[in-house]
Amino acid sequence: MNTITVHRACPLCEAICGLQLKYIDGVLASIRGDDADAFSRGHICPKGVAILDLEHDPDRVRGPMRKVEGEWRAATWDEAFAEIGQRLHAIQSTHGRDAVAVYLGNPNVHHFSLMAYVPQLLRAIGTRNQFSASSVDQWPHQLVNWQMYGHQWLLPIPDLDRLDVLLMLGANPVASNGSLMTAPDVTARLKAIRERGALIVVDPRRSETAAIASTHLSIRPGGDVWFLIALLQALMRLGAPRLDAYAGKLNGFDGAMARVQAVRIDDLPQRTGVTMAQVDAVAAQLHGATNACVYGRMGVSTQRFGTVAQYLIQLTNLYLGQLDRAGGCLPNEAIVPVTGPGTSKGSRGRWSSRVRGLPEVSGELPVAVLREEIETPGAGQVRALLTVAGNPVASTPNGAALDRALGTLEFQVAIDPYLNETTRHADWILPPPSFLAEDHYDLYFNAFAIRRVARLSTPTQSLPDGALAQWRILDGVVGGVRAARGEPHTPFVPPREVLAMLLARGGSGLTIDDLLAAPHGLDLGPLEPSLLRRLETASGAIECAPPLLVELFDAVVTEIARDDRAFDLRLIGRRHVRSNNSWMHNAHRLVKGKPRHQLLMHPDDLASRGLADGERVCVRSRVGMVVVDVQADAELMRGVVSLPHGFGQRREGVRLGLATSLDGVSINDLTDEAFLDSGTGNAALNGVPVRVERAD
Ligand SMILES: Nc1nc2c(c(=O)[nH]1)N[C@H]1C(S)=C(S)[C@@H](COP(=O)(O)OP(=O)(O)OC[C@H]3O[C@@H](n4cnc5c(=O)[nH]c(N)nc54)[C@H](O)[C@@H]3O)O[C@H]1N2
Ligand SMILES: Nc1nc2c(c(=O)[nH]1)N[C@H]1C(S)=C(S)[C@@H](COP(=O)(O)OP(=O)(O)OC[C@H]3O[C@@H](n4cnc5c(=O)[nH]c(N)nc54)[C@H](O)[C@@H]3O)O[C@H]1N2
Ligand code: SF4
Ligand SMILES: [Mo]
Repeated sequence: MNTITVHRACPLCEAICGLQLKYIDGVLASIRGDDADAFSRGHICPKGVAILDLEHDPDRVRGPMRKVEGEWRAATWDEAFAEIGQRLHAIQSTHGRDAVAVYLGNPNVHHFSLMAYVPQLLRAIGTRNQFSASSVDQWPHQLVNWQMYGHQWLLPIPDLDRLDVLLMLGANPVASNGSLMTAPDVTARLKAIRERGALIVVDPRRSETAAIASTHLSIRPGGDVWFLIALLQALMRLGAPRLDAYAGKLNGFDGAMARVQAVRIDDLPQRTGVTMAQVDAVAAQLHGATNACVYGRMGVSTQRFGTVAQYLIQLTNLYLGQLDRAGGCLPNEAIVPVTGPGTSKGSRGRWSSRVRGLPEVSGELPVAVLREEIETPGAGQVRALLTVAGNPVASTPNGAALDRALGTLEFQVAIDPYLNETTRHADWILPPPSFLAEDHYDLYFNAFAIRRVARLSTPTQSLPDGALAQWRILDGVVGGVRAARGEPHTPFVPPREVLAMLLARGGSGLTIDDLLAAPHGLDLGPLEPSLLRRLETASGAIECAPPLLVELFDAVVTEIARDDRAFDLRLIGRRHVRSNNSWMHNAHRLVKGKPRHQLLMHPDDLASRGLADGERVCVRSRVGMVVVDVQADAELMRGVVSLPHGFGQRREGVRLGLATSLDGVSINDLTDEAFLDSGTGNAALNGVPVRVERAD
């Protein structure tokens, strides 16, 4: 028996834990956390172990397949690239470049073999109908960073290990393992903050993170802008802003504060469920702490005023003097830069979507418009779709309608290992190999980490015969399109060469060899202030009142809340530590145990509707309806219901045996493509108006 032990990073979430993998006679036998990892120190979650299930999953597609008269047939890569190239070219030459849409899903950012190459794919396809999971996730962060700091990825990160007080809105890192804040074993780090001072969680549900907090404030979905305005007003009452560190580098701060101060919020408890006394107490804790920070994530960005909420969070950290301060919140200066020369600063409104006229953000359109772009005839209508590691039917608002629209496409290609809600509609499926067979370097998560870290993961197993590395799949698709157009194609450069170029651009002096010599990763120390030096605004200063953000702020304040009698409840989502968005419900290590698909509802809300725990209920929104089991949960705010994100695989043509045996529905059959963040068009997946009745 030949046993070998190897190490690499886990690509399944932003925590980038080091894994220790054991192979017996060349077969992956066990996975545990890597105790020697400089950053994760042995931490692993159930998903990391479930990589074993992914590796051995019988439903996984292992070679390219083409759908012929409704049946999947094996094909060669050469056939795939040639036919895909010809079909895409034919559609684009007849109907224009925009007739082909591209959707990039979340795993793109978790694989160097995709992330480093998709820009070349997008250039080759050349469509304005470019979409990604960013518009159901973090667009508000990107827009605010770009407007205030001049670059979408000048992203202040909570200095987790040095904070004494952390105010966290709309995030549940105990389940999600953290987001835009790469911190393996985040639960231990959060508990340490609570021990040093205070962890304050603002969430409509007493989430797993709220349960370990020193304070949990229940907030009405979407109430965050009002809470944050009240918080800034309370801070103004406590004392002057601490702005010494930003002297000469701050534009418009006083004007922004005057606007915030002018808002009347006597009705704060009605709007938010939080009292002024509670806000005052939070303000006092933040104000009294040496090291403090306000952080808002998914639950705050995916709501009606996500951009304004993120803007107010930045202003609050500035007011406290905690922005760009060790012990506060500050961007990471990674050895492979995601800002500066050669990177894209951000943008908005350079073009608009054809049907609804929603502005482009960072080169993409909001995925909430994809369906209407497919269904609305006329020049520029989307007729073909390429998805790369994405499942928009499960992940984007009104997924049920998108599902129907995909059935009308002329041509669809998926680069994906599974036949799921989205890829079942494809004409071609091009499966990636195991990520364990590829080089990997985290371009973004090293740059969002709470320490300066770096690691090159090298293959722990070889590519099986007939498999292609993901970057070669992208290369093949681009080569096919160019060949069909009669254009020359220069084959892509392999990952290590790309990484070497990126490292050289960063100027840290570190080389590929230095990374190879550190299989457990490099820890280059804590974060250091760099934002003021790296600002990319035209003025060279922090812009506290850029016209766009001011306009959005003013619009919040004047928007009149509509009382929606037809839909009297607000729907929010949730994650579980044993889930990974929409695509890991086929791993038996994750789905075993008690069911987790239920609609959660406060016992009083059940009682007032004559419903009982465990009944089947019908949930309706403006766009859709689902039938699901309801579970009483007093941890949820009254008037709010919660469905988990990522269920609902049971559809014709899906090949996910275990997942389709689970009960549960897709929350995105209820979310609404018209309910969007006012600043970006990011989907407002939280706070969706719904009503709940007994199912017939
Ligand atoms: N209501 C509601 N909706 C949500 C959310 C929510 O909280 N509530 N969360 C949103 C968020 S934050 C996100 S990021 C999006 C995610 O939205 P998506 O990215 O569209 O969806 P995922 O579920 O991450 O699906 C990933 C896809 O990639 C495939 N895949 C997995 N690994 C690989 C790989 O290595 N290579 C390739 N080529 N494919 C791979 C999977 O089979 C799956 O099809 O969903 C969003 N949607
Ligand atoms: N186990 C697991 N881990 C994951 C994922 C997964 O699917 N499963 N997905 C990964 C991805 S792609 C991402 S982006 C991250 C996201 O990670 P997080 O940003 O931590 O997001 P969530 O876990 O969805 O937590 C969002 C919280 O916001 C709350 N919330 C909802 N509406 C509101 C509101 O209006 N105001 C406030 N203040 N709170 C609200 C919800 O109750 C929930 O507790 O997780 C990543 N990690
Ligand atoms: S926390 Fe994230 S990175 Fe760590 S093992 Fe779990 S899924 Fe992988
Ligand atoms: Mo995400």
